[in-house]
Amino acid sequence: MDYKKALIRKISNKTAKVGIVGMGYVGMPLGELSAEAGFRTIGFVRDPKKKGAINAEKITNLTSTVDKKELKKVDIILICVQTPVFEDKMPDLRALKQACEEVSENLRPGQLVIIESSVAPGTTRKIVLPILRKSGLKLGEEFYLSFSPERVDPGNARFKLNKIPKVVSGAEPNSREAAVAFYSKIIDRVVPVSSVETAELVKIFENTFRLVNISLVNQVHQYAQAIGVDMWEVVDAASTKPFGFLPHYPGPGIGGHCIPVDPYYLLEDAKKNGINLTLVKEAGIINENQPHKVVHRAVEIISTNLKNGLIHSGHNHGIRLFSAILRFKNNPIFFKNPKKPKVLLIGVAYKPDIDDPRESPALKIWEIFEKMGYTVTYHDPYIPLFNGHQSLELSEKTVTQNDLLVITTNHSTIDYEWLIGLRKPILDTRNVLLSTQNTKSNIFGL
Ligand code: SAJ
Repeated sequence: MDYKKALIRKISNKTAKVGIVGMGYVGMPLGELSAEAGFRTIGFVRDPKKKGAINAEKITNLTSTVDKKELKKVDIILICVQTPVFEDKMPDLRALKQACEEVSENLRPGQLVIIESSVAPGTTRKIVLPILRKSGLKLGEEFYLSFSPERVDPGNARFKLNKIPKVVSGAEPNSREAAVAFYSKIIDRVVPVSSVETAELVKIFENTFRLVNISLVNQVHQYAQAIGVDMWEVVDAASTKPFGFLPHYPGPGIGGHCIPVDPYYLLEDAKKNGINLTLVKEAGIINENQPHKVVHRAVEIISTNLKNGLIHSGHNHGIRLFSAILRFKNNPIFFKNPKKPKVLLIGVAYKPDIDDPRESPALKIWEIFEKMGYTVTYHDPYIPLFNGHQSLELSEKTVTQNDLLVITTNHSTIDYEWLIGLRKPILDTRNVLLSTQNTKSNIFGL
């Protein structure tokens, strides 16, 4: 039986059924795109509530199930589970391995398995393939295996998923042919590459490129600050160069489940191959340090404002200690003061206009402030619960009871004019105010 021919026929007449394992920020849009293109699509989830929520949307051609046995019913299985890192930055492949085990238990002749989760080069062939081989089926004859990196950019309304070119590979030629045939039906441009390792490195390299460039601008920003130059103006002007430059801007640190994570997959595998990627390592350190820089800047502002009488003397005792902390730069020391300085974080999602706080620098900033004895609260219109607290409504009362406001994420829905008008010191880590309001004395840059 020529399973590949049969599969490609089912793809071309869209009778092929698609299964998506993991219906998060990658799987859900992919499921909608596959369903929209006319493929019967089933989203495989663990949580019955999530299953119910997807089914309640009644999206044509898209349903959800918690029953892994239904994997037998589909022809193409896309695995879109999270691949985070542990605290020690080592790759955490538990979800991916679990998904592969479930697929392997239900694998039947003629199926194409595609990994979309970001992994280190070599993972598809060395970790996924052996698990699928437990089914007893033969790769390239009875089942097919591909790697095609996801390129979802949450919150990006400019690039719809079907307009984002798709890099596609195969663990062997038949697998690549089948995967190219499928993606060609749902995405405008498919970019076949020669191996799964190539496709895995494309993804990790894309995100490492971003980490290095964001860390670069965060580091050079300190120099620009020292010589009184606005780094955002520098980047905007550099962006007028029509070639060879891609703008990245300073911020409070890099959040999200990709940019701060994927480079550690690269570092780990490079080390296994005896390659020491010092630049990538340094970029990771700079990023991890950024939240400390934000807190350090906040302490400077609070102590300056105390001296200028902008903060009531109740904090006097505390500020002397804060100044001591300044001398220790980024080593916040434990600090008990009955009148703890109060900070309100504005925007805790990892980037503007989304409701995802994963790896958000705001959490790290919060933890450092708390270690220093600050009282921290937050407001984020997209995130009602964060770090065990509720989002406070942005009222004159909640704002003016604080010694400092820190804009950690610049959601476009916040009324910044109104905020500035309340005359509280504002640390604007995203330059959302400074570019227009740099005359106001209560606004401070990073
Ligand atoms: N950030 C900066 N300065 C910048 C750009 C971003 O500090 O100039 C920060 C953001 O605030 C955020 C983090 O870096 O905390 C990541 O930003 P991001 O825009 O890369 O956000 P992600 O991780 O949701 O989206 C990225 C995709 N974004 C873009 O390419 C613009 C892309 O890197 C990947 O397709 C996707 O993650 C992924 O899933 O890998």
